Amino acid sequence: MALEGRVVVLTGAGVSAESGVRTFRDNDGLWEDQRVEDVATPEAWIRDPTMVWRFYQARRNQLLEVDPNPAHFALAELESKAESFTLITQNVDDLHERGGNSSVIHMHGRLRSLRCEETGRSEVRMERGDLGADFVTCNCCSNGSRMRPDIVWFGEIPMELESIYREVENCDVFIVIGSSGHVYPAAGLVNLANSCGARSILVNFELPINGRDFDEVHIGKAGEILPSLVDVWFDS
Ligand code: BV8
Repeated sequence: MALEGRVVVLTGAGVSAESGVRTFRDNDGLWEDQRVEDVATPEAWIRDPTMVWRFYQARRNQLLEVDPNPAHFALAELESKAESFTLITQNVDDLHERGGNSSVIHMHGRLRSLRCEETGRSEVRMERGDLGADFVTCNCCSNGSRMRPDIVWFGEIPMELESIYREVENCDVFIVIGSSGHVYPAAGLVNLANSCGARSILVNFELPINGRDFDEVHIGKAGEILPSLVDVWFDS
């Protein structure tokens, strides 16, 4: 069935999986035998900043080694064919931008930037000197304050929620790709879309916890099935 009207897409870690970026629930969601939910928190940063910094520096460095996969390119094509298009991602990598999507709402932050702990200002910091074991200091304070990962941790409020809710409330088609539906408020957006009359579509490797909330479900690897879905959606 062709896609018409305003399309909003929400992606999760599954869309970057075929690029070699580990998902959250791979390996039972563990990193160095710790639950990610216990590492990606403000409390962990206060308790053991060196451990949290090591977790994010490893993922920041991995950005230099991974490339967009066919799912990312298919989303860039979807953006070019849709009447109106908004991409919201839970992912903190830069693969959507590198895959060709023009504007991406990173509701859980971005690995490429760091945030000054004094002023809260974020800045892209991906030079060699920013990627080592040492903490990085900001350029906005005269005495150089420590910078934290520019990431929304568990217990912190996601970014750009107002515009996210507005886009989802006003869309005609809401598509979720590569998300397990565990993390809120992202996982509840499909219910908002449904309540506002949108057609909801899921593309995922397996049926996720909120799978029954979707009008249409396509099971498979996004890199393998999304390109042909975009063709079918626009009868090209
Ligand atoms: C908040 C940055 C208050 C970190 C992340 C009960 C109800 C409601 C809320 C809560 C609750 N209990 C606790 C909460 C709060 C909590 C939460 O939801 N916890 C969960 C664990 C229960 N939420 C929060 O704390 C959020 N903040 O609630 O603030 C508030 C809110 C609104 C207004 C006012 C106040 C903040 C959450 C953000 C946390 N940060 N990321 C980092 O990256 O280091 S979340 C993290 O999980 C990532 O962003 C990740 O993207 C996201 C969600 O996971 P998924 O993307 O879905 O990834 P996952 O691995 O789980 O699944 C991958 C899926 O892909 C799988 O289904 C798999 O089958 C599929 N797949 C795999 N390969 C492929 C594929 N699909 C297609 N193709 C493939 N090749």
